[in-house]
Amino acid sequence: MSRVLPAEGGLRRVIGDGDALPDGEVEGLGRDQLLALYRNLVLLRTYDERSVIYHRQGRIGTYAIFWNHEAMQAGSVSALEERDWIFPSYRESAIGLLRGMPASTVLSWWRGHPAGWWNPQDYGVASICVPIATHVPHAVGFAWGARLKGEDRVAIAYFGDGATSEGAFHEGATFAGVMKAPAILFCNNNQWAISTPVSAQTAAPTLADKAIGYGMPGVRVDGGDVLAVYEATREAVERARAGEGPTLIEAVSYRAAPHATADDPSIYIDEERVQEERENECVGRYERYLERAGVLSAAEAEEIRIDALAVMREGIASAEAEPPADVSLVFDHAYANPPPPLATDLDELRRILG
Ligand SMILES: Cc1ncc(C[n+]2csc(CCOP(=O)(O)OP(=O)(O)O)c2C)c(N)n1
Ligand SMILES: [Mg+2]
Repeated sequence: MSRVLPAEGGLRRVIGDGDALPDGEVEGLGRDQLLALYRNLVLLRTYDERSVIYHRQGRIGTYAIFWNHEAMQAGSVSALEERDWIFPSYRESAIGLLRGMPASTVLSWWRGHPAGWWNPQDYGVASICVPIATHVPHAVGFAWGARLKGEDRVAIAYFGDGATSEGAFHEGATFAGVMKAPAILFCNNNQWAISTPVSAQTAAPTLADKAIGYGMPGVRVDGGDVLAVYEATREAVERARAGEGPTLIEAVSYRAAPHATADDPSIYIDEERVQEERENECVGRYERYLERAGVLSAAEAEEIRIDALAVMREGIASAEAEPPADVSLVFDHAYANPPPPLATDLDELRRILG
């Protein structure tokens, strides 16, 4: 069971520090599931670190780094069933990997290539949402619709601390609460919206406090503790399935990498705090927990890292093997009945591009 540490604003935790703070356990998680969680964390970490390199090499475009957000993503997805749907923001771009999506698909998305589009029904993963919070009503509407159809499905929407200031978040949360939609509103509170600190987003003591206004429980969890995230999400899933409605989960961390490859945080961030966070990053924290529990050996960990690297090597090779998209794609899905001048524009574009 996870403990609540009141000194830290009710942040739920399971993983101890190997010293004064003892390790907890999550009921029902056996060795195989603990290792599967680790595999997922390493896959996401490897995806993220390789992507920054691919960006520097000019092989993908601007990329939203999620280093140290892996525990929030892997922990929460592991608490879902395959039939539940995921609504990611750009920060969770690679979350589909945890549902069997090829790495090449996500890398193609970041290359701006149509091979990066997928059918959400294939994975139960909606399109990556870049406008802040607009997918919160989508997820809630999906969850409500599933309930009307008598389907036993939960939807989870991922968004940041900054998103909680958006109208779409408010509309989605209000609707979810009133309709008792089987939805989970998962806030990754990394304490920054690019250069805007969370203190500018709300005067409330915590983001989880907002839940009371929407008539749903608000849970605060240590976002670097994959087991605490898993357990909090599992409880939210159980509530949703039981018809008790939505939950707002606030997973707290501190952004330990730039917002994206186009950002220079050195002019606004607290470097000491970043250093602290990096030293206590979520993959290492879980790895040490598993070692203390005798579940993971150094050799197994190495094998898992090698497997993840192979996934990425194969992923970038197949993304780069895609033929360039035809320029007509720019026009293809804009109109059901394209106005005649568009054909002229396309001819002109082809002429310019040779
Ligand atoms: C509607 C909208 N407004 C502004 C932006 C520009 N923008 C991109 S990321 C971002 C910050 C979002 O911060 P947060 O919600 O905390 O998520 P994080 O990036 O920290 O995961 C902003 C304002 C946008 N994408 N969409
Ligand atoms: Mg943020």
